[in-house]
Amino acid sequence: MQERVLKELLRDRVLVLDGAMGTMIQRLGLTEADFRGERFKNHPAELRGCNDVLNLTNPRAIEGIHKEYIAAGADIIETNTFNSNSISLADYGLGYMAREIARVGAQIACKATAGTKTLVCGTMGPTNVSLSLGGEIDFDRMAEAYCEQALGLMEGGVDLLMIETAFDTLNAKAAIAGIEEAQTILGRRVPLMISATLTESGRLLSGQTLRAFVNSVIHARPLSIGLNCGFGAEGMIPFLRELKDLDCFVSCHPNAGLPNELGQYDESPERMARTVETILSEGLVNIIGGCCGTTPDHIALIKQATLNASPRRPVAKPKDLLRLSGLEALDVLADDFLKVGERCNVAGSRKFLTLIKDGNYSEALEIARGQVSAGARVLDINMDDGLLDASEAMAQFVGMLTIDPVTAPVPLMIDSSDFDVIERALKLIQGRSIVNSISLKEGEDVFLDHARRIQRLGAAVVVMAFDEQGQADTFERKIEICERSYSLLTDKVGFRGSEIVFDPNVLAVATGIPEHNGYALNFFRACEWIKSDLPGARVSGGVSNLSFSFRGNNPLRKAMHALFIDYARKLGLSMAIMNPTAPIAPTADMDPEMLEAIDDVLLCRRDDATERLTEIASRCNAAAVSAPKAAAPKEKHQLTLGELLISGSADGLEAQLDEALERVGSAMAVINGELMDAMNRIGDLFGAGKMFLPQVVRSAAVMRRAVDYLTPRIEAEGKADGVESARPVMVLATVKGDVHDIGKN
Ligand code: THG
Repeated sequence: MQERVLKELLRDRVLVLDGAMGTMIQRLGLTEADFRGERFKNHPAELRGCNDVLNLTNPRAIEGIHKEYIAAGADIIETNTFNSNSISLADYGLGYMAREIARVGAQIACKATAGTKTLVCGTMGPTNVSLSLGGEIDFDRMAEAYCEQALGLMEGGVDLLMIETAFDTLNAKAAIAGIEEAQTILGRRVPLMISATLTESGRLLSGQTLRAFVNSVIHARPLSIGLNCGFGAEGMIPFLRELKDLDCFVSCHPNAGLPNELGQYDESPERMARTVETILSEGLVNIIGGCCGTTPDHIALIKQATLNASPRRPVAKPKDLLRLSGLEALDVLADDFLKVGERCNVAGSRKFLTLIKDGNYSEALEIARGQVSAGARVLDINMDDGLLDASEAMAQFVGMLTIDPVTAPVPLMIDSSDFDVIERALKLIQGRSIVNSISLKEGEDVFLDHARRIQRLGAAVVVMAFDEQGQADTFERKIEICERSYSLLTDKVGFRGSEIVFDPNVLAVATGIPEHNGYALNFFRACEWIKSDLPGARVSGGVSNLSFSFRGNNPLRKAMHALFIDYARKLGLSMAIMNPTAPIAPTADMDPEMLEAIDDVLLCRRDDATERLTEIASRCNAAAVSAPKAAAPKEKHQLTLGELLISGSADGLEAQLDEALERVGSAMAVINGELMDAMNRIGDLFGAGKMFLPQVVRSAAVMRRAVDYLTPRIEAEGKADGVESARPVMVLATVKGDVHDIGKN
């Protein structure tokens, strides 16, 4: 079915998705032999629990389940392919068969729907690894696994694809990239549904809010975004309300309540249907069905509930909305102005360069935190330096920024002239970033290739006014290049205007070279033209470049930037890479005479403008020299044990443990006291959505290191008491191969 027809159908009524596959398979009580069938009789690994292999070994059973759901009234059934990817199936030694298992899964579902109007949705689970936590499997490997799975599903004939149970946005982004690749290979597209699962804090396990998640996956142009699994239908209502103004359709397929002590879901069909009625009466969804624990009985009653319901209407967003995200969403309207923090740049800050060169990333992180506290809404990160491995430095720093509680909420601007550095960084970031930058410097082919890669990874892009002939400095050259870039990006790559940020080059003025006199004015005119002639496009600039002639004279530079931004904003500048502490308009403490002289320079009003400004500059420089020096940085403060655990840092951990041992007298008391208090606090912060899984994992590593350090003491204490320490064994178990493996591991 064509996407257009499907969209019409969804405007007409609420469609019903089927219920759980796993629950139904469990009910069949299949044995190891049933899972193995003839084909895998001698397979070395146990296959019981590998539901997807049943597509090959017991297709009738799967077809029967599909038919039950079709009979119950499902408009869309999901293939038995949740784990049919080479990463999850590797647990069973079946990774190499992922594509075939997916394809046959799709064929079984298609066969079951023969003669009905039911659609087949190819389901793709999140795999059993989390990219945001790092590990052996990287973005490319995961994208490749999803590509294979999507190829299999599309070859098998699915009408739709669904990225399901997304708990880590980076996994979902790899899935999108893989699906895009599969669609390119096959030369056709199928509509895509994307469904996330939230923790009770309303965030994904990887820490993003639901709205940040939406911004991070919107580049896939999905048919629907929604929620599944989770904690029952009722618990989903507040989060479905958050999707009320979404511009695509909304899906929802909850579990049958919360699991009981035995891990079974026992919300009755009647009770679930009542909650579904509430959801439908509020007009919150377009597609509804069931996840863990739901059965054909649930689906039949849900279908009943939809018969009189009116579907939710997608809400059109302003066409020029720019959507960004870190752990939180940043929706930028056409007339908003954003400060992009410039200081995490090895070329723009000597202090930052020194810290990175020395490997002092924790102090470098302090600079980033400072930028956010000072009002930066986006952080520009640049590691381009001849003596650095920019790719490694970028990867390491981005890894810290995306989990630090202060910086992680904020979108990043990845600034490098090396596209490999940019691409590597984008594959580590779950948010929607801005690439800084691409240009026509190396011609159209490279430009288009880079743009397509960026689009597939879901970032917005800064385009420099630079082409094969070099950097544009006149108004005419600036707009010619911007117009050409805009056409290429919108016509050939499919960018939206709002995803393109033009940088018409902020160049240094008052340099003493007469040709430079018009540089600010040319920039202003370009802002105005871009704003009016290139729909949706934004304008940005590296404002501090403007005043390079006056390096060292900060009061003057600050005044120049303030005036420059003030003018440019009025003409359409929508973001500036700048020192976020700086004002964006002249302030009362700026010398009027100086402002006047700057005006003359910026607007090119007098032939002697540069001389006059230079003269004023030397006067205020003298004043600056006599000003008191800033206070010396205070000594680094040693974190307490609790603070170390919460911040996930092991800096000085052993010394703090020795001190605590002194204080409380026994290793067990240290563990049960300060360390456990901190762990409980971490649990609370996690529950409240104030700490996220990657941070918790770091904290756990610190705890482990602390316990390892204390273990010999505990044993010694036990011996001194005359008792051999009898350590009990705790066993944790969960179902093999499903998403909960993450928690277990
Ligand atoms: N356009 C785009 N990206 C850019 C720029 C641009 N990225 C880099 C740069 N230009 C913007 N960033 C800075 C950062 C710092 C300074 C200038 C531009 C700066 N630094 C002081 C100096 O060099 O005098 C600080 C010195 C120090 O603290 O050591 O001025 O134009 N798209």
